[in-house]
Amino acid sequence: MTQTTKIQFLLDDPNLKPELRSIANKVFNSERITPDEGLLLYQEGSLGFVGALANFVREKKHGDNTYFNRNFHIEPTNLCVYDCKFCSYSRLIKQREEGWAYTMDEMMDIVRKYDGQPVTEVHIVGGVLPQYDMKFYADFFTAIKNHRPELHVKALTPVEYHYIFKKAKVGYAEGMKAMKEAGLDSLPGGGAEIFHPEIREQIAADKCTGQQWLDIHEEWHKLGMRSNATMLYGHIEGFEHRIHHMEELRKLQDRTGGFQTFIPLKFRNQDNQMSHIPEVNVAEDLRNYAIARIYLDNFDHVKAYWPMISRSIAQLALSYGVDDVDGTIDDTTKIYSMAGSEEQNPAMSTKELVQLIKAVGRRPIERDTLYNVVKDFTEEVFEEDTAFKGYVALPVLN
Ligand code: V47
Ligand code: SF4
Repeated sequence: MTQTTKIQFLLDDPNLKPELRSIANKVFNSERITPDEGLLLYQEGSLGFVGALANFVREKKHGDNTYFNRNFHIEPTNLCVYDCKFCSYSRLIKQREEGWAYTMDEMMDIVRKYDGQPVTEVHIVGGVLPQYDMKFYADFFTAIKNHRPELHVKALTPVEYHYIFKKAKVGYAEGMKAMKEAGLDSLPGGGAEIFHPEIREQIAADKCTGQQWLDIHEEWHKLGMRSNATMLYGHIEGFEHRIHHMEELRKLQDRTGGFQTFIPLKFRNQDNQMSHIPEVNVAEDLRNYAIARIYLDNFDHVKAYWPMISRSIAQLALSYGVDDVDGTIDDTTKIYSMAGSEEQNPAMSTKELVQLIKAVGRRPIERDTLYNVVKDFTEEVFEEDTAFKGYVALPVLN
């Protein structure tokens, strides 16, 4: 079935509202939708409707390819000087007795633990503390590179960079250049939350602003480097704030082309100061992935971060615009388990991840951080693997 016929049934529906039909036609013709149209999708687009459009975009960009990488995480500390209301690391939530703050040697021990393991990336993210200053992180990145030059260092967010550059009295451009020279390879997408000040001031008042987050990524992109972007959704924000957030990202991406992947992060409500706010349901998660895929036409990838939403929802998301499921994580990524993620011990082997992807008829591709293909697992049969006996690829919802 061609891409054209796959989506035609949407346009043939006589009950489809003209404004939604016009959006479908635009997506079908690879035209960009406006902020008002994005808002309409959130307000009136059914799960089936936005899902079919998003799957069209996803398959046009990537076919059935579904990416993952092998990485490990280091969280330097679970204490933080800031007070984000949704975060269990906040200074007002965290009991200091439960806290940790690793030294450089302790963190290098974690790096060395993976010697000989087929990981391609270390993802470093945690709280903000004064002892982790610009020199500390520059030395840490250099130490990792000296130890294992080919390991990709994806580290810290504008929240940390804004803090350490301010303390060191250096500008963003100079600071990011120094980090690159020290060994930093890319930026993860964290710290973005919701850019709109109306919301940001209520949930993350004291850390970098939305504009500062965007400025730091822009400086990084100007150095020819890549980064990701997240959006924390499903708390006190409205649909219009999500559209504003994605519009800011889309505009920056038009200028630089430096973003690789958009990662919607579902607000989880345990052990934080927003526990009274109910979490959104799975249909809303899937609608949000789908609308992000439709809206961010200049982003190559949309990722479902499975430790946060459960592996089942990540698997479903592969039919709603998502083409990346992050990576195999074999240690506990505590920021999420503390916030109440489905995965109290988020570990998944390569075999499990490959099976999860194949079970919905997609092609599992191991990638490195920059989306170079490391290995195509489509034909891989694992030893002692009984899960595929009699397996028939299920048709995905198109
Ligand atoms: O910015 C904190 C989020 C982010 C909660 O770039 C919460 O590949 C939900 O950005 N409920 C950090 N989310 C993690 C991050 C990330 C994760 C995976 C991959 C990549 C990537 C980046 O975690 C923070 C914040 O938005 N977070 N608390 C919570 N209660
Ligand atoms: Fe600190 Fe980040 Fe948590 Fe905010 S989200 S309290 S900046 S660790």
